[in-house]
Amino acid sequence: MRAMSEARAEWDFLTQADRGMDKESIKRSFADHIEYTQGKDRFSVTQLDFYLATAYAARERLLDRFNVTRRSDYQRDARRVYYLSLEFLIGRLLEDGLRNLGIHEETRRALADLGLDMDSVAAKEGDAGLGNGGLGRLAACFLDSMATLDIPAVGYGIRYEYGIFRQIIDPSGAQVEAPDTWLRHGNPWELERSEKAYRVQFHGHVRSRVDDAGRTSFEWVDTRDVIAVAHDVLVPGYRNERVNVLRLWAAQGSDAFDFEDFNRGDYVAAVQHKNATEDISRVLYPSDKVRQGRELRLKQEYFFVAATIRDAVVRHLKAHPSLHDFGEYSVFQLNDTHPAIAVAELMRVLLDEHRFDWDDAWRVTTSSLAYTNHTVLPEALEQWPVWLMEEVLPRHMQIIYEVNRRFLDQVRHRWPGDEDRVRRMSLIEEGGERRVRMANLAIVGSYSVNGVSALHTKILTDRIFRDFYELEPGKFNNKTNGVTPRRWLMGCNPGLSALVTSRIGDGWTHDLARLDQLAQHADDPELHASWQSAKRRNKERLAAIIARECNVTVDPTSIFDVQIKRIHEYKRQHLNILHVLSLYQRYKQHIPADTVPRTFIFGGKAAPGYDMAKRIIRLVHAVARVVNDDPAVNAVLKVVYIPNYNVSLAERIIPAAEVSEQISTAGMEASGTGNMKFAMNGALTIGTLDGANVEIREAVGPENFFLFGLTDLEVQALKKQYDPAGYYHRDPEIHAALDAVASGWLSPDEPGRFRPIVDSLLYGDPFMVLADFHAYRDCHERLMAAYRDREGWTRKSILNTARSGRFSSDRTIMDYAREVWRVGASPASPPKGT
Ligand code: 26V
Repeated sequence: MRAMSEARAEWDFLTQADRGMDKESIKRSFADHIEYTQGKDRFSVTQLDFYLATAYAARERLLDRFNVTRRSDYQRDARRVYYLSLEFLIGRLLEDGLRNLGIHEETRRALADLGLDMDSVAAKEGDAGLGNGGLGRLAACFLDSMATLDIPAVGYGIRYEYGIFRQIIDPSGAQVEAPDTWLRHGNPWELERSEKAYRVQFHGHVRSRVDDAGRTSFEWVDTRDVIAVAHDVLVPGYRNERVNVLRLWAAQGSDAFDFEDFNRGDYVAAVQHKNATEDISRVLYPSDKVRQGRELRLKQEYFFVAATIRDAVVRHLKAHPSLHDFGEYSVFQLNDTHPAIAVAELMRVLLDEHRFDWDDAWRVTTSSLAYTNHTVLPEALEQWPVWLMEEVLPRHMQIIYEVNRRFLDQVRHRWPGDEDRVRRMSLIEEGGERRVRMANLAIVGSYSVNGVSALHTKILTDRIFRDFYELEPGKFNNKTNGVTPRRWLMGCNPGLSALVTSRIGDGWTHDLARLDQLAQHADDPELHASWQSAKRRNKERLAAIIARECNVTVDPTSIFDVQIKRIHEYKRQHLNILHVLSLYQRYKQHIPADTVPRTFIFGGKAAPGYDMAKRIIRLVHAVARVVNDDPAVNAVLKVVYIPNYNVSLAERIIPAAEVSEQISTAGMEASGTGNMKFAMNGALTIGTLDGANVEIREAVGPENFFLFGLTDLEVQALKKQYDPAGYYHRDPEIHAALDAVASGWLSPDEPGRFRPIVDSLLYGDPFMVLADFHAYRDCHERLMAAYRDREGWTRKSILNTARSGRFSSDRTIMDYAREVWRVGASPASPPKGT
């Protein structure tokens, strides 16, 4: 014992050795890593080594703070937030990490001393694309804000070997998917914790036993097991001492799994088996709307939930004798239904492993889970076939049945005789293939259910989850999304940020609401001039990227009109490109003298199996070719599609945008977060009253927002009698544009290629593209007129930035912390005494 405590004393001494934050110390670390981590000298060193050495230098400094954070959270026994998400779309980490550490500038200078340029060094980092779109990027912004607000939080997810696919556009304009090998050069940001490994069970069956006291206990046996190994990514707060962790699980085949093969002497088969189990963390599912129904996806969901709950339980039991107060120290925020199996898993752990009785287990479970819904599209609401659940998770299926039985009793008690309601609220969808409704499971098992914008939450309580709202109205709440201003303003738009700081100081960087002080300067001619030139420089930088990636020259004085997001019919990229085509047709007749040149910029990935979305990508390319190659119009009109849209490209595109296209069918986009990033960077929105657009418009002022289209209620009302053909016959521009697409003129090698798009618009279109076309066109006319008034436009742009402070994810996280999590700030500080 004595020897042990002496050794500890020495370790305490070692951990005091913090790395310096000055330029010379950074240079020293950098040189050490080139030499001793990378094993290079001045002759063999490469650009990649420069990046890695810089990243390692930053990582050491993160680790100093991480150790402080860990100790101070442990000592304080703080209530922790666990953010469970199958997706974290974090992008590059170097510059954000340096900025949050407060050594971005020092590091830039250190590199400059060595003849290196920060931009090129940072560009060597690959994007961590562990997500599809909005939901995954939101999780990444939340990590930044939780750390910045000093909330003891852990993100939990999967360490996919392959993230979202790399999009290649072939010569015909079609999307081709290539694997995203983001780990190929290693990942300096992760720490593999090979000792943090938990067994996760699958398949097998349930054995029940009645003990002497007459109590039945259940045992899940003969399972096939997989090991979950933790990989920690450090998440620093902005200018504080906190470094949180994003813990990603990788699947590792367990040796026990293959006993049968080994015993039969089939060594190679055993190793192959082991390999196959590692498929669980192989690849991110690249569809963000269409239900997969695949066994592997279900296994991913359970795999990360089981490992996460185990990890949290182990952590709790280190400091507490039992799990009865677990809910007071832990809250799990479920990012959509993907981790909803947590309801059954936490119940299983409490019932079967800790011998809780049902009521106690249910109390603990429902006091520690909270659920966020991110979509109302019925095809994206997860349901798992009962037969599949019984096969993969037999014990969980039993628990779900029991939860359902008790829950439906409650419903029947409240609404006697209303069997229709019972059917609607059941956790099991009957009729045809029986399926578990994961949203219902998540609602029943959580103490909080939230939507992600005011409109979305209203649609949830009025329509989608109305029955549940009527039963427990207090459970439901809104948390309007937000984005981190560190990445999405300071990081991506240094020109504009410096300008803002020059006028109002830098308080806005940690309290974005203070941006509103900028409104006082909205008419200052000097600010106008520098505002315009900041935008202009961003546009030039983007024009260079477009020249390189698309081989198209665009005019930086033209309006940059941007739609970047996943390709979906409900997001209506086809409305945008159809409008561009009709502009082309109009300009072929006549180009008015006061026409402002415009560049329409698209970017986004389509789910590999989503045929219509892929056709829309080809249509954009087909229109782009015609327009860009036509000297009669290409001085006033250009169209580009930037391939392989990802976080890093977004960081280049958004600061250069002047018009932000947010044109989803009203009622379909839960929130949108790109819309917020554009407004923050001074772009003006052309948009429908959908998702957070509603709140953005209120915040920036209706006069600084270009609104068009049906409202959510109008969409609902029109549904029953929507007659797209009427619009086609009545509106000659729609007629001409659709005829051009249908004629095969845009795809001579395959004249029918775009027919399915035209058909979808003319027959039954649930997205009501033609119903909004007219209003959209008129709105673009208004927008052009507004742009001609240079100072008027600049004023609107400044006001968009000034009034977008509400859309910081710091505000969102403060709302969650106060109203859902009930956690406060817990500043990380070096422990006293020890
Ligand atoms: C759903 C599914 C369905 C099963 C197959 C795999 C998969 C993967 C992801 C999803 C989630 C789709 C929901 C989603 O991304 N929603 C977006 O969430 C954003 C953040 O709240 C929000 O801003 C967007 O409006 C919303 O579409």
